[in-house]
Amino acid sequence: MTSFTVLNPATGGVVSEVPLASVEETDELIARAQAAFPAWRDVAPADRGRLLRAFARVVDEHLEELAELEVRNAGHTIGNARWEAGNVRDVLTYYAAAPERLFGRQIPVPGGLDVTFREPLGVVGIIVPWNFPMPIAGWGFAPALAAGNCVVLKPAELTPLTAIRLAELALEAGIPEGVFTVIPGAGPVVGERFVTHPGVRKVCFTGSTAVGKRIMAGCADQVKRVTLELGGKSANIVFADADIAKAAATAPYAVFDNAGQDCCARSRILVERSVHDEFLSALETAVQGVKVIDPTSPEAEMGPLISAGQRDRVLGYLDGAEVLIRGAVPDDAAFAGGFWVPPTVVAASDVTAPVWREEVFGPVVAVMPFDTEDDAVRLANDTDYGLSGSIFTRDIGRALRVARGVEAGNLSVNSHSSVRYWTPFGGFKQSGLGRELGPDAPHAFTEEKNVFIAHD
Ligand code: TXE
Repeated sequence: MTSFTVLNPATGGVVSEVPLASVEETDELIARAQAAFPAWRDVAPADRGRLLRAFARVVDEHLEELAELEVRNAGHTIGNARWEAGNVRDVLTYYAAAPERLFGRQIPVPGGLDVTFREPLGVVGIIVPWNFPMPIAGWGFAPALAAGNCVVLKPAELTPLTAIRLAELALEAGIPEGVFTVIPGAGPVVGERFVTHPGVRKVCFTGSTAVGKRIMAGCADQVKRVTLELGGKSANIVFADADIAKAAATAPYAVFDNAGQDCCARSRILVERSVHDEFLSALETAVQGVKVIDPTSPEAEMGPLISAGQRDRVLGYLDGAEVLIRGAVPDDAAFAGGFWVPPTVVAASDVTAPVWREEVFGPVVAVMPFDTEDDAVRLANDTDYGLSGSIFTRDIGRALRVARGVEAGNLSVNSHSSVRYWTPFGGFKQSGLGRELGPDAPHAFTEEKNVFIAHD
């Protein structure tokens, strides 16, 4: 296969045909990135910051264009897509301040002066999935570039268009050729080459746990640095003392946003038994209110799934499930060929059921009652994943106890907020390795070098 047909998930119509790079083409582009590295590493920190700010400005000038492209390519609602393009701009702006703050340390030692330096790794390979093509790319490339690395980035086959455009905008902003290169291609070809090529010093991967494990094993061969952001099966825990109306009104957003194709989706709701029925009845109203309509409408709150394959996979989880609530999909003929699944709530009574254990990655949430705080924590932790979670309670002590008890990287209390670029993001257990974002992200793209200078 030398090219990939990109479809509009809302309609099934063809958007464009994108060539897929071969191993030889990938090697050629990695070589160009290696050639660009010494000059980029040596750009004065303030100038590197200025270039990243210029990149952010150009992204901002093209925000609407990028957002509209993402609606066609990924099926996102226009509201979400605008936020996503804005997130790339904001993350670039945030890390534009990093080059001037990439401090080393002076460590007291006997006999001389000891200092550490933060040195860039060289060429970094970033492999991006299709669920959030723009933000996930930005969370990798912005801190990597800020720390003085060159980046080769492989978008998902299904959603390459905005990444390709971002690379053009980087050049327009004055980022030198070879510093940020997007290489559209197949995972097992271009992605694997990032793993095996000795010139790629680090691989940052976001995607399925299965492929993440394979990448980690491949990187071991060269002791290559690796950051993994993998799947999730996050719990939304609602205690009886919570603001039940707020918990029910926000629960759909926490799992149906981006049609559930979100590694932080709260796809398991644990509700204290005494408020289970009250919660479910409020949840029904909230789910029926989710606007699953033409994604180009500013009113749209949920769009289609990314592909026919993903739709069928998600529908498979509903086979034999006890459906409690089912929302709507657009009935307009224009969307008949799209990959739609209605927002769906199922009852969970069996902790071994696939819909309770596996990452569905679609608009499906399973609800289970619990009796005690300990039960809630135990059920939340009964998973191989550990990415996110929410806790709804008015009891501050309980909020803190449960937040400390749940094995997950990103928890929120009376909120579903997971990813804020100011704070570290990543998973416990099989949800990943390493952290992205936050003030320390550029460090993950450096080696700390220690130099000792003897007094005599
Ligand atoms: O992921 P893949 P898929 C989960 C989610 C979803 C499932 C399958 O549950 O339903 O994974 O999605 C590249 N070497 N997540 O099959 O295959 C691929 O080209 C190197 C959660 O699309 O992991 C793409 O760029 N790279 C997740 C990226 O990996 C390879 C987001 C992700 O694709 C490769 C996406 C290989 N051998 C899916 N094979 C999240 N954490 O948010 C594929 N790729």
